[in-house]
Amino acid sequence: MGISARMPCWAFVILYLNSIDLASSDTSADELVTVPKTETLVPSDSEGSSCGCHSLKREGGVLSLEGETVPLSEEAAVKYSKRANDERENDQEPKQDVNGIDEMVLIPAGEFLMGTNNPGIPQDGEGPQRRVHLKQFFMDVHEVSNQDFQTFVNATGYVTEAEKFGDSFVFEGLLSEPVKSQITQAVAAAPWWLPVRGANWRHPEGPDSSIEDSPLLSRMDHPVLHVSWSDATAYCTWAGKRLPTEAEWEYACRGGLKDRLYPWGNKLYPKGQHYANLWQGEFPSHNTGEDGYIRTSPVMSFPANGYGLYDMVGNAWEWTSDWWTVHHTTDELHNPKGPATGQDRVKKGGSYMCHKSYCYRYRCAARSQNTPDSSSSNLGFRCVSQKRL
Ligand SMILES: *[C@@H]1O[C@H](CO)[C@@H](O)[C@H](O)[C@H]1NC(C)=O
Ligand SMILES: [Ca+2]
Ligand SMILES: [Ca+2]
Repeated sequence: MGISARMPCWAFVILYLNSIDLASSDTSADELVTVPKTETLVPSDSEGSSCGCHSLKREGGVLSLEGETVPLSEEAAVKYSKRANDERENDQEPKQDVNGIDEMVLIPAGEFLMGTNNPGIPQDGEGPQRRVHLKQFFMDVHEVSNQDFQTFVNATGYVTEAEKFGDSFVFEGLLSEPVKSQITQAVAAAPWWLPVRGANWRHPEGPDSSIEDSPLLSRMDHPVLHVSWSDATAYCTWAGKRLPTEAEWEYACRGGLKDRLYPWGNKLYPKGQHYANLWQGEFPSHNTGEDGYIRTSPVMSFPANGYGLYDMVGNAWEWTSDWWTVHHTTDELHNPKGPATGQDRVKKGGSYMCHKSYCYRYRCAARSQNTPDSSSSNLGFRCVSQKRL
């Protein structure tokens, strides 16, 4: 990447940091929020609909945003934060979790229309709509939880990539002041993502946080976070399963409905009810938590879709096995597995951080991507199998 390509980004960041400094003394916290919500903050995205999450990646083991990091003065950091699947074995008894709920459900063979001709975010390659045929498979009814992941780690001694690298991306709004005060770099186009030393699945907001804080605050039933694509693949393989293809994931998300935006239909709040853990309020400064959660929720806190799958959209993003591309054939496909090679892997469903203004990706056709070694505080996964396990 040439210097000239980087220049605009640096310029935007300097503008952004300056505007915070200039506004600091005589502007209320709420007014500051409006500064980064202009196009200048997200210069590459004319829709203003990017959560910046697809840009999180490692380069040579170092967390970066499209190769760009910017010095963030402690002062600015503090000010910013203030406002802040086998057909023959179907008859086997399904395995149940502690609540007596089947851990995997059958997703019947069928055909569906993948993608959309009415893309919410065209540059993500949501279109064109295309006919896809799939064999039946079984899918985890919920995102892999911290409890599930701990069982795996206890059994295998597995060490995640975030633990090996020593850091992971955390949404700034969840960090404690002591952790924030030690961070000197922020990502240029998405300053709400901070690389945090010691953040990993056991410590989702860094060293002073834990999934097992206390019995009351335990997050053992929340989706595991800070897992890379490689970590997710290791878990599914250990469980005798695999990651879903993007086609399988999207077919499952649609829950048997045709041409609908969400797993439950076209209305975001049917009958005034929340059907997914998303973001209400102003992103990234104010999360009202109207749906009951400002970060992840226990898996299965919201209604299941037509196949009995929970949190297909919202809560945590979910890795799929496909490599990322935005170019798709309109040919009818059978059991597509995505491109043969690539740089990023596809993730689906959006997360508790998604708001229409910034990340309108809590739709079945929506998609985003990360490098396979990336991890963050809103990205998890679930597995599928050909046989019922
Ligand atoms: C994993 O091992 C730890 C330490 O022995 C134990 O406390 C925990 O309950 C185990 N977790 C699971 C899910 O088996
Ligand atoms: Ca929420
Ligand atoms: Ca999810």
